[in-house]
Amino acid sequence: DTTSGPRLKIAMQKSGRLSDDTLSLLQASGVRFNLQSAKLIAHAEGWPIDLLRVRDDDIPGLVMDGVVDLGIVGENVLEEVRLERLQTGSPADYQALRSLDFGHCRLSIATRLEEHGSAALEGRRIATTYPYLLRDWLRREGLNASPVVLTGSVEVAPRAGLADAICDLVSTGATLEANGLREQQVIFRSQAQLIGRPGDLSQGQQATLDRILRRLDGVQQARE
Ligand code: PRT
Ligand code: ZN
Repeated sequence: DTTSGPRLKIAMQKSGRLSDDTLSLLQASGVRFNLQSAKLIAHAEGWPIDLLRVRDDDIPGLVMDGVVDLGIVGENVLEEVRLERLQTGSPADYQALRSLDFGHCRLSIATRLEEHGSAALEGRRIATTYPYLLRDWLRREGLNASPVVLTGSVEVAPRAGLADAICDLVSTGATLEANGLREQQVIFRSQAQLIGRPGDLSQGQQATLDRILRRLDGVQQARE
């Protein structure tokens, strides 16, 4: 019986680049919500599912702390939060359930410098919203460069004299071009992912998840 017992809590981005595709995918999987835009929580019609609509940055932590059962989030945010939590000693485990084939982008280093290759980054300042992913890559490459953390407008940092390079998300490349920057190096490739909290779900929750996954796989196959 999937109608009694704890409901399945799913966290998704409230409003942003992932919101429409997330809702479409859930809807195509048969899960419908009556969304009232101001509300944090929505209840699925006919399913024991609650949808929590939050900032995308909060989704990995909610899943890793077991506050919600499932989350749909970009792998860039997921990995950034995981690395941060590993370093600060917070729970950082999750279950990767499905790659969702939307929200594709790459985290890239871009520079105004004419030099090619990563040697040009040695000793430089790199503006980014993703300091943990950037530091991880720099360490693996054996490069010494200093991340400058900005939560927005990263692409103007070189022009503003705040940094020599940037490390930011790219999809079409139009933003880089508009700011006179050239993509030097992809450090991380990302798409939206469905993740689950660590530990076992209740029987009813697991049955609900299995139904969602079966339908989701059907939708993905039909799209191929
Ligand atoms: O409010 P909230 O915190 O929830 O949203 P947000 O503003 O942090 O995120 P949002 O909605 O902008 O992006 C959500 C997720 O979409 C990201 O974490 C990525 O996983 C994914 N995604 C896919 C992108 C892009 N493509 C993308 N192009 N996120 C951001 N961009 C930005 C990029 O930062 C740059 O400013 O778009 C610009 C570059 O795009 P192009 O096409 O000019 O290259
Ligand atoms: Zn965000």
